Amino acid sequence: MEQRIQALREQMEKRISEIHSKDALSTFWQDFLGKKGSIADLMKSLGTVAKEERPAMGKVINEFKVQAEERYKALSETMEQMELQARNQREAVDITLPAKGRPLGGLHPLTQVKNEIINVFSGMGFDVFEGPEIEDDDHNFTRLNVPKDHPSRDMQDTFYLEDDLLLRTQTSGGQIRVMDRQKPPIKVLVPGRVFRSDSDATHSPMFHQMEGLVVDKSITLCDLQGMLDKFVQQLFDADVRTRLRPSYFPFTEPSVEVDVSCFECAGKGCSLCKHTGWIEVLGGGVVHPKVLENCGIDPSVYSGIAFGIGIERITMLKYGINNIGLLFENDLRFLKQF
Ligand code: 2NM
Repeated sequence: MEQRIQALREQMEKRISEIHSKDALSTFWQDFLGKKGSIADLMKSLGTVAKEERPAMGKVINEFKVQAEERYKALSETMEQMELQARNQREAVDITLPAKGRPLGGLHPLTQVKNEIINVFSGMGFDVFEGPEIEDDDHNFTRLNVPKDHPSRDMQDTFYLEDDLLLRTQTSGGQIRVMDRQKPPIKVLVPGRVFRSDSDATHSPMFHQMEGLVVDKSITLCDLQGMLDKFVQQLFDADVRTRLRPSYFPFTEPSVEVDVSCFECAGKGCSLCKHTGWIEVLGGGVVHPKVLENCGIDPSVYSGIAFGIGIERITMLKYGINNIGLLFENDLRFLKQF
């Protein structure tokens, strides 16, 4: 029996020294320490040993068992340590590496310019209101002093829908809605898409406008120019000036085209201002008394000024864009420059 234990001990030491895998370690445990393993066998054959030798022999078997368990435990721990080390190495993160860039979207140049314009006028106390893109004849024309069968309707090539609905040619229907709901003082900006049957390098059948309306007592053309001076100075350059030229719109009287002194050449003459020193940027005027009347505002008490800015036009001027189509193609090589 003692020889058998000694042989198994040697066998056990040899086996443990040759183990390189978890599977082999598990087989080792089964072979020596498991229910059907060699040590359990030894315990069973203890019954065949002479009674007086049994306690001593039992003790030897037990020592063998403790030894096998210790070897098993030590190797198991070593293996786990090695595994952990290997995993740490595999999953190591170099925190000094530069971070991967995360591509961000950006606002379309038209949206940026629209926001800039809103910011400037908000600073002057304007509210923002948006009207519908599909308008009725009444809001887009009639109440703006553009009666049916009047030649001024031909000024804007209108897209007509069924009945008397149309795609708005300007956002002014929005101003009409504001005046219907709100009594003076009124100070409102109306941005939005507008539609006209017109298309070339500087015109698109859909474009964006920002109209403004001020109605109060004693509002004059001077207020319009003073306000627009401040506006163009914030948008283009601190020392640009404005120039008003007489014009015609059915909804304003007098009506004006507003030029800014060229912010590129400071009035000396360059290709941007076509050597005139001035650039046309918007239209406006004193609101026609009939328009106020059409909205239930007494023109003998109140007066108003209004203006309309083409957002595409301002954007093209600001960034030197010579073809309006670039603003609608959504080519990222173009958009990424803003
Ligand atoms: C322009 C030019 C001139 C305008 C007038 C009105 C209203 F509703 F008050 F009558 N809104 N917008 C106006 C006047 C717009 O755009 C070039």
